[in-house]
Amino acid sequence: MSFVDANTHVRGESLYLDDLPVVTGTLYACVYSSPVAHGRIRSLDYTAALTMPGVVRVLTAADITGENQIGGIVPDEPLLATDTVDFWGMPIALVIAESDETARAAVHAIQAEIEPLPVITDPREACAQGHLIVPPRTFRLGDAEAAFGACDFVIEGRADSGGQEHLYLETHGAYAIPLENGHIKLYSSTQGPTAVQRTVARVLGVPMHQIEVDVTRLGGGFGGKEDQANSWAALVSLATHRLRRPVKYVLHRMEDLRMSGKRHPYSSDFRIGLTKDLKIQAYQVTFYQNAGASADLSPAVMERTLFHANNTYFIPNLTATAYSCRTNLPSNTAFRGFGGPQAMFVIESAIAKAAEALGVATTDIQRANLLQEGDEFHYGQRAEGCEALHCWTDAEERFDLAQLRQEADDFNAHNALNKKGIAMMPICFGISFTKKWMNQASALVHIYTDGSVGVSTGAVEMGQGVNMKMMQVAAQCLSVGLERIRLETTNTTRIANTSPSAASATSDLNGKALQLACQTLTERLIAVARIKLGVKENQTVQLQDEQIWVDGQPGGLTWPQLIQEAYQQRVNLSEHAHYATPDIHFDTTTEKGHPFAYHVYGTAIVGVTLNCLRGTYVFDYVKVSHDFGKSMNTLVDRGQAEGAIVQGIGWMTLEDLQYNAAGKLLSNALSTYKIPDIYAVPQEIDVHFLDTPGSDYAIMRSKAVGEPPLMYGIGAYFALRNAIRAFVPDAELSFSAPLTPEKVLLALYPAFNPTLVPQTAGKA
Ligand code: LUZ
Ligand code: MOS
Repeated sequence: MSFVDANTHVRGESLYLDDLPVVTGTLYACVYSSPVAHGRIRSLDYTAALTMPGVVRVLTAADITGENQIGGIVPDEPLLATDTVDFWGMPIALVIAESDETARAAVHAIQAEIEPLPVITDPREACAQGHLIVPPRTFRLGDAEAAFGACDFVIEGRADSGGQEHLYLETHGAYAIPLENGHIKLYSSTQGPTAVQRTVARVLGVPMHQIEVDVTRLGGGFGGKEDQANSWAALVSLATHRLRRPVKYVLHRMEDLRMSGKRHPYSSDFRIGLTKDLKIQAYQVTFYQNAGASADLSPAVMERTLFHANNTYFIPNLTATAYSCRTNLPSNTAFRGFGGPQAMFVIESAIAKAAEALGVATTDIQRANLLQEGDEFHYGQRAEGCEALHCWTDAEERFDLAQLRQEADDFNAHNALNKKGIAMMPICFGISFTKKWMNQASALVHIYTDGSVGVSTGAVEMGQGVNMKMMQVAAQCLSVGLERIRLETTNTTRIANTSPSAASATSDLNGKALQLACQTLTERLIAVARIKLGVKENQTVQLQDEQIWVDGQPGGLTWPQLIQEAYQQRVNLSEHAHYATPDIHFDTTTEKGHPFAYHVYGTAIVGVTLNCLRGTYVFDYVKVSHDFGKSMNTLVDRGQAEGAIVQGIGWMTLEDLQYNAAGKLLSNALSTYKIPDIYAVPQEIDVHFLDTPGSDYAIMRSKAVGEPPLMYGIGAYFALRNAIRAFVPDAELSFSAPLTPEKVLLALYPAFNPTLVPQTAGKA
């Protein structure tokens, strides 16, 4: 199976935003952002910047012609600060200059006088002070309070997980070009072209039809461009609107790291109750989500945290409460998994702590509580097509868990300073946007007179391979070769009202719409063939392998001939179709319903070798049995799984966002923020495509693949923890991710007191 972008990618010919030919007269923008995390703006002085040669204009909130508001779910986010600044890096002004360099230099000539206000970076502190983005929510099944009383063991604890920088290779950016009558053509590196269009129209105070958004592809999104591409697009559009000149802004890496939001850190309290036979009878969890300075997508992320509180386990009595806490950090946002991984880390921590307290293997508790067909989730839906046990037992057998364990035990018995650890990580992820109305998509197909086909959908290609999958859908439905199909850019004038490419649902939603369009075209073409060939009523006509078949015999009409004939007969060779996922609903008053079209399952076995002198580690393997359904493209799906696993491991072990007490991001460059490199990825990633039926709601029964495998990375945390415990069996370890080599080293030597070591210069 080929991959549509492979040739241009390896030749460096693929076009990203910054590769677009620049139009004559283009100006460049750069943001002046807040140098403090919280304060009242007393004055803003940009006179020096304005006098610099090449500087055209400095725009502030006062220049906004529409609304100074980019908040979606909650209108709490100004595009440019007015009275107060709420996080370090909040945009205050926009410099417009003849060159990129000039714009950046001029930013340094701007000065603001800001009266400091108290800075809160901790979600629990924010919650205690009542700074909530939305009211808390509670999902409930059974009666956890009562059930704890009947449990043989009750274990409590706390689990913290850190944020995560998206680190898409392509930073945020946008390029606005003025056309006639106030129309703006906008190129944006966004997962949500319609969100950009809507936000820009709102900020400019113009109808949405004035704004055309076009996206060729992104150099990665991972959720970071679901909502947060809007501001840069709105800023350049505002400049274009005021100056009638093309304006471009592509963020430098450090600007992007400083100003954009990340995965939400969470701090959570759990209480888990088990019976002697290791059945989890009760689970209570409270999530404190660190939302950052504004809502952005935080309420939706919080909702998915609640949905995934139980991971892959059936827990008859469960109470999950979540608080979305407003802090003085850049507004945190969507990130692959969308709050789900944070919830799963907590239940896995609870199970690990219970296993340690009871002196049993974590896997025994995990295994004893896996979801089974028909089990009820705490949100009312029942597990249908449940593959939890299938994946688990397949992983155990296929990868010979007993043997892996034996090897690790032998190794540990013979090595004093190196220890191996193993963990199992089952996953269960719900597929669908949790906002019902977002589960829709459309497609537009043109068949040209030479038989070539142009396909537009609302899907944004961001390296995940959605264009390849859309080509396969069109080629299969129209019975033509892939080379006849071209995937067009994602453009709001061709496809309106798109949902963002997110929630792992892009191929399902857009693919289903594309199927509908192609089916209609095929029906029309068969009618054309019937007329042309004079086929009788009782004869069957099919389109297959680029030709017409009558009663199973070649009918003498090839695809190009058929298309020519249709054109001669004046038949419409274009079709637009719309798809909305059926059968999903959710009632937020009862917090019950059927929010997901289906679930994706899988189990990973993660093995690690820990160097107990240095605290460094190597992941020996991640072996996975995954429920892809009937994968329509195993190359694309394997790539998604491998990338997600490594990204998940990075979140759990290496990626350490550090802010100081004043709210300044210290890990603000790739010298201080570490993502997995080639040495940090597991030695072996073995992803097995389990034979599962898929789902009717999945495109061609090929299940959604973008997010679910990320959560295998959580297994890396627990494998590492087990390796530490092989060295210090009675270690009292907290549940705090990321488990960086520094933290591992301190855990290995509990008697060592780091506060006795003199602080060295240069340490942040
Ligand atoms: N985005 C969103 C998402 O708006 N709603 C969701 O439910 C979701 N889930 C995963 C990733 N992005
Ligand atoms: Mo996403 S976290 O699917 O934009």
